[in-house]
Amino acid sequence: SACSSRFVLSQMHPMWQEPLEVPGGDRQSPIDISIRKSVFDPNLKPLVTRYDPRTCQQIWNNGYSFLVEYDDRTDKSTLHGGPLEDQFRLCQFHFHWGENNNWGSEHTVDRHLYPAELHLVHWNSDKYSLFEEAVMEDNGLAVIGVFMKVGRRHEGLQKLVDALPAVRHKDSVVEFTKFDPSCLLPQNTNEYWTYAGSLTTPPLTEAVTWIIMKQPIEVSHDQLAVFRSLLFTSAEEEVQKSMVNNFRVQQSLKDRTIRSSFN
Ligand code: SG4
Ligand code: ZN
Repeated sequence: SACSSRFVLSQMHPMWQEPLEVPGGDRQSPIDISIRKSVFDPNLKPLVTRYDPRTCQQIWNNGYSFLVEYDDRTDKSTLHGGPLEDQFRLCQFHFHWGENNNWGSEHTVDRHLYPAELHLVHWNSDKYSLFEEAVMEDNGLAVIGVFMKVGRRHEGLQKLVDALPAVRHKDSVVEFTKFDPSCLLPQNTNEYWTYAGSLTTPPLTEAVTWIIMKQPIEVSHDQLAVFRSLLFTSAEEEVQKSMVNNFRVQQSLKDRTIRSSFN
């Protein structure tokens, strides 16, 4: 069910990013968001998320990040509005983070690095019937990015953090239910940047409308420390590697405009 894209990751290694390039790719992600160069678009609408916690199924350590997966067989957890013309279905969310609090996010704002970034991955269920189809199309996916900064403990995130020790190793999966992902959105979802980009891991397809929240959420150092206690490696491997720095290097903006929903 949820995304059913496991095939993609079986070929993946934390260090894949160095040699892998997309020939002729002109809308790759992630990028730096320059506030000065972004363009206010008054036509951008408020985002509308309708998430049903009953579609939450499991947590999976896929050897690159951990994914909270949702049942995406029907339109129960959806996203529309914002820059989007179609309805998109939530299939999973995951995070990227650093080995310390000085870096970890994939996107940056005026070169400012956040310690972590949440990605809520949705696919276009108006135009496509499966994630696998949508991932190959230029209007196939919409990903909401939320920056995380260190501060107070995040109560909503804690339920997830408590479950992480059970998926410490690569390939481990545990049941995880009734989690409402809207608790991980910032208070103000009306202020965001949007641009046309790609997945940040293989297959790196240029399928993604990125929606990056301006307001970060606060999480505690201890909560991020639990992320860093996860492993890239499976239980069988002799040398265990901490799951940290699981972000892609930044890509050039090229001929793109970043639009903002706020002035
Ligand atoms: C993470 O590696 C997820 O584990 C992947 O999830 C995800 O791939 C990948 O990031 C890229 O997503 O929002 N950062 S991103 O562009 O969603 C996909 C799975 O492969 C295809 C299920
Ligand atoms: Zn991601």
